[in-house]
Amino acid sequence: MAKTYSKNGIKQEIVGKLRRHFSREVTEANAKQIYLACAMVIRDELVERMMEAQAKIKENEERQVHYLCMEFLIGRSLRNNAFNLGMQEALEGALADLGYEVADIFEVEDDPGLGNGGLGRLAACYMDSMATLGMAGNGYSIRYENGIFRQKIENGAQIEQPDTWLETGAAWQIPAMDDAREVRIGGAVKTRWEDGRLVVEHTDYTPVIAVPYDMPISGYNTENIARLRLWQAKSPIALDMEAFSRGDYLKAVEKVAMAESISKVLYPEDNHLAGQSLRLKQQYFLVSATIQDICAKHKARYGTLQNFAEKNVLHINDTHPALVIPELMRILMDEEGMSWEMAWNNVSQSVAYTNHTVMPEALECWPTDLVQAHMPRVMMIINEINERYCKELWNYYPGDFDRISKLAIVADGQVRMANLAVVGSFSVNGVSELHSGILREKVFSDLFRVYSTKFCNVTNGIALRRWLCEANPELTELIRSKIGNGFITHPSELQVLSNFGSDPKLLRQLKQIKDHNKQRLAAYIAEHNKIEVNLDSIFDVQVKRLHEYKRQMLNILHVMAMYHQIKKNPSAPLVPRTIIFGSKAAPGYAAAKKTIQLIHSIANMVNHDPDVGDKLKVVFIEDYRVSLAELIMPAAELSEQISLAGKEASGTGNMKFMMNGALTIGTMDGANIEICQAVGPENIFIFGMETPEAEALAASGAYCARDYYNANPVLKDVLDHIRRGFGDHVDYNDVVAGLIDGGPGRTDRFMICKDFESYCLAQERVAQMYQRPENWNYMSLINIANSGRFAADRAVAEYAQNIWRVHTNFAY
Ligand code: 26W
Repeated sequence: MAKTYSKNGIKQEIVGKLRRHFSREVTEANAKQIYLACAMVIRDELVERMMEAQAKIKENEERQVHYLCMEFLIGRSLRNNAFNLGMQEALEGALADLGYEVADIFEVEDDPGLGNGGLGRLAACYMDSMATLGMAGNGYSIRYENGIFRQKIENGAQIEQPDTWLETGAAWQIPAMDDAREVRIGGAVKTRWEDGRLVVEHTDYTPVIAVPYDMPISGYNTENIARLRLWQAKSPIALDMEAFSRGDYLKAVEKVAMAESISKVLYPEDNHLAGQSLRLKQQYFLVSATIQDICAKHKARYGTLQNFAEKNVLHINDTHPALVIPELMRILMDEEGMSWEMAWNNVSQSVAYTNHTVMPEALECWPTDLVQAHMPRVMMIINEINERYCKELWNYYPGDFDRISKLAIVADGQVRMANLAVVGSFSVNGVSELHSGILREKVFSDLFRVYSTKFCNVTNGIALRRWLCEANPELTELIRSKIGNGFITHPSELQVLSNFGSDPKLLRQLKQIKDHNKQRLAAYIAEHNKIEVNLDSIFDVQVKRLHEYKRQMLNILHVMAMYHQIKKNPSAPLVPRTIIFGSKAAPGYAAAKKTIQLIHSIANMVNHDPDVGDKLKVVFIEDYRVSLAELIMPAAELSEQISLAGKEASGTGNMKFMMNGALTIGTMDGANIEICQAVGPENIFIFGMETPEAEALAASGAYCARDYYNANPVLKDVLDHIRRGFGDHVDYNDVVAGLIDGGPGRTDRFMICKDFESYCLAQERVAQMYQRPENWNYMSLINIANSGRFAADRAVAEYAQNIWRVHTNFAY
């Protein structure tokens, strides 16, 4: 079936696009125009296929999966699409003929940063798998004009700059004006009974038009295309003419600005709820436009919405789109005239919910006043859901007012979105075994007693084609030469690699490939950081959002400990290391920003100290994003996954590193536990408390970080040094105080001081192992060989089979 593309054919198409769209000959075109022309050529192909895929869904009346997420961190598309369509070679040849390096053209594309971190990247990986597995998959999100901010570092501090990605990103999107929907914000609701039916009148609302832009998402070696629909907010009026004629010009533009602000910017908070009203409007905007769209299409096909749940799954990625529950109720009752019971059956049989975090500050609660003000009808429905549900609870917990008020959806003037999501969904899942257990036993323990059959686990996975085949072509080629091509769509076949564990040549080749990838990263660092790193050093990498629970601080304390060791005895042998960080901090998260500053102060001291030489370097890579992750993961040797046990829902970076042959140093947290099971404890460096111990210690209130400071001279020296500062006029007293100066139970919330010693010992084991390359390379091979179960194809196939109940072509 796979179509083949010829170099000359592609070349001609590019030339044609340049002439027709830019009126330029190749010789006159710039790199951006070349990129856009390439994107258009590929897009034509994708659109054709997307139309066919959509027609097929309609014709076969397929059950569809609608994946709703406030974030899709899709990364660049040009290389990904060329690879998936089998067009890469032809494109490379065509561009070479035209005088361009394909890699340079890939670099022209801005990273579409429509997400913060794990949640958004996961959604993007799953779209790839849905397409590849032949599913009728649809993603829905917001077409943020500004994605995640671009990070600049000035004098060691993070500066945020706007991210305007649409200049190159729009090339992949097709506006579908005829599918535009009206979303109504605010206003007043009046109800009355007419012929035994409740009539709802919504007046004085602000209309916002949701205009869809469709991105075709290609799958690997398949005609099937998944569709990502991104909604943009438009005002239906250019000006409020009434205000304009009164001479109130500001008022005249205000309404327009309010409407269009909805899709202006992605909220840069991760695992933290700021609770702003614009964010709530964004959530409702996404939900309302999406549900209206799905219902309209469904009705046009089937003439009724009564079979809605049979034909549609609405998957909500975390609670952010949980307003689908009342919004679908609204449409089914107010617009379709369904009874409450029939509407509720359809809703609660079609919605499935994945939880992605247990951090209490990320569990969404919206003030009822705010929900009432922005979506009055939805608030009425939430109240009704709550009342009926609390009555039901009464049967389980008769007389137990306390418990029922804790479990309520609406209480203390707030709407608790997680409770709404659990009550209104037919499935609730966590994203690793440990996390799903914590949901059952801790976060939702009372709800679990009532709804135990809804709960399940699907451990996360990553797009193997992007993170292995595209990011690491040399390793892919080596694997192919040993075990054939099958692993690309049957990731479990990677397991066969473990048969080569005693093949010294293969192990040497693995190391060579790692070295090449290290060189590529070193060249990037030399150019951007002006730091020459030692290619013989361990590339020790922690890249992820900056958050206290992820404990970048623990890593940096260990760097300080190594530094002190060198200073004490500069001539003692030491396994050299390059510590690499990449991380954005939420703009309002002061502690996270201070950690970035601290990393820079320490880097500045270490990197310029002649006693240190090339034994130790600290590198902070600015503006960490998907395209940089694609460069970094293949070059990493040590993967830092050091969150406090019980806090990281899963982690997915850990999987990307593993698949590229890095060894993990980590706690028994999230998916690290399953990685440890997969490779065996001898092929991973585990340290620190496990979840029960960490939780018991936190709950006891007796944890005293200062005791560890007093007992461990290494930790003491490090913290004392940080307190004294680095002669760069930045005061770090607050950082140290936050760790040890407050008495038991009051400081070091993520128990860094407690795990410090165990972490240093594990790092010692790492250093020793690195001195035995044949062992290290063997461990690396075992990690790659066992990474197949962390492919998104496996995860999506589990969702399809156990939750969505749709067919896929995945073979286990
Ligand atoms: C309301 C603010 C907010 C924004 C984003 C709250 C919570 C989030 C996300 C759910 C945070 C997130 O990205 N969680 C990560 O999800 C990954 C995919 O499942 C997991 O691998 C990570 O462990 C988890 O931190």
